[in-house]
This record gives sequence, C-alpha cells and structure tokens, in this order.
Amino acid sequence: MDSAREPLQGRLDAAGFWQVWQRFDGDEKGYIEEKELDAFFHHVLTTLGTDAAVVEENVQRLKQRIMAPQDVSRAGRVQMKQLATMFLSEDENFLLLFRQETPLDSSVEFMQIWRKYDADSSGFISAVELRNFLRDLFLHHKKAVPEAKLDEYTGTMMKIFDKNKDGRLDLNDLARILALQENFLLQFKMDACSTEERKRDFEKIFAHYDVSKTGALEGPEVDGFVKDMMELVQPSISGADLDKFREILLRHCDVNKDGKIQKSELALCLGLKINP
Ligand SMILES: [Ca+2]
Ligand SMILES: [Ca+2]
Ligand SMILES: [Ca+2]
Ligand SMILES: [Ca+2]
Repeated sequence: MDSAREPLQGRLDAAGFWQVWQRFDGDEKGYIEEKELDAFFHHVLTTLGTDAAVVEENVQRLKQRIMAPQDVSRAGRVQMKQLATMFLSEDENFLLLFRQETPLDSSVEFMQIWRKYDADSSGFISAVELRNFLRDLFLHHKKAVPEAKLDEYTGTMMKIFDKNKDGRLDLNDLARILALQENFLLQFKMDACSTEERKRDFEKIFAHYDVSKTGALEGPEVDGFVKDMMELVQPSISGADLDKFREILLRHCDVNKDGKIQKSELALCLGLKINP
C-alpha cells in the first residue's frame, strides 16, 4: 500500500531536507501551504536524483500519501513534521524536530544552556561544544548514539545553523536550534501610562526573570533579562554584545556590588518606586 515509503526514507539527511525546506519556509513558521506541496516534492525528488521522466508521477503519489489521512482542521497547511517523517531516519528527524516538541519559552533557560555549553566562555558555541550539547540532548531523550553518528549530526547541525559559515554558533543561531519563543518583554508597553500599571508590569517582569525566586536576579537570570532588553532595540545580539551589556547593567544597577540585581535595585534602575 505504501510502496513509495521505504526507498525514500533515509535517503535525505537533515541538512539536505532543511535546504529544500528553507526555500519554502524562509521565516521558519514550521509549515508550508498545501498549494506549495507540488513544488516541494518536485525539489526533493530532483535533489535525490530521481529520473526526470518519473518525477511528476512520484510527486502525485507523495501528495496522495500526505493528504490522505488528514482531517479538515489543518487549514491548508502541511507541517514540517509530516514531511520530514517521510524522508528522514528517526535520528535525523529528531535533530530537526526536538525543538518543535519543546520550544523554550524563557530567555533565562536559554542562557543557562548557553553558559553551560559555551564551556570556554568564548562567546560562541564551537563544533566541539555543539557536539557536547547534542550528546546530552540525545541522552536526555534516552537515545543511544554512536560517536561516529554524533560527529555526523554535529556536522549536519553546523551546516544548517551556522549561518555565516565561520564554524561556530552565535547566540541567535542557538536560539534557532532551541526554538526560543518570542521575547517576553514585547508584551509590555514600555511607556506605560499610570504608575499603577507600571508597578504591575514591573512585578510580572521581575517574577519572570527571577526563576529561582530569590528576590534577586543572578547568573543566567541577569543574562536572560539583558538579552531580552537589548533585543527590544536590536534584532539580535551577539555573545560578545551580551557580555558587554551585562557588565553595563550591573555597573549601573548593582548598587550593593554583590553581582546580583535585587528587586529594589532593578526598580530603582527603571525609575520606579516600589514598596519592598
Ligand atoms: Ca565557546
Ligand atoms: Ca557562525
Ligand atoms: Ca534569582
Ligand atoms: Ca546587587
């Protein structure tokens, strides 16, 4: 019944799939329109070296397979997941899709990961550091991966996410790998009107970044806050920028010089009077 499935699966690696995918989903929404399917399959089959004479026939067959089991709720869209499953092995699939299962919704969590894997604090994730990240990721999902495969997957991820091809990943590259969600601070009007509103916003903001609930921002909590603040005015910042801005923020706000930003310190910094 599913005769086209076996020969295709595993013939494309994640980087190859991604390359085709990107042409259709440039802004990484995670889906394409149904009407783009023909062109998409056409591209994949051509990439795989399918004989031109049978491409059209195969496109139609693949299309039937993807459309058949669908309900009407998909609104004319086809998810990357559905298509990746058709072509990639389980592990390659996982590389592309783990982030969609568990997107990160907090910059603090993101910065924890960044600090952990940028082991030499260079402000970049090198291939070796990425390899360590991937090893832990597979372990965390209880997948055993041979060392040779790990090398291959590191190469694949570098190919996909190292946009400027300098052999290392910057903050925004890792943010894409981890599918970091929208900047938390975007929901607030920074020119908020009444003092009451501003206080309420401040409480929400502080609570969001003080993940450890210590009443102070420390470590990656400061990083996460700095990242989101800076990215309100600059589309994406580098690891070096982050470190620089972190230092400036601490110099400006950390009145008692303990390397943390207490709630009262941040309030003062933002020009708010709060009752402790
Ligand atoms: Ca590094
Ligand atoms: Ca790079
Ligand atoms: Ca804290
Ligand atoms: Ca302090």
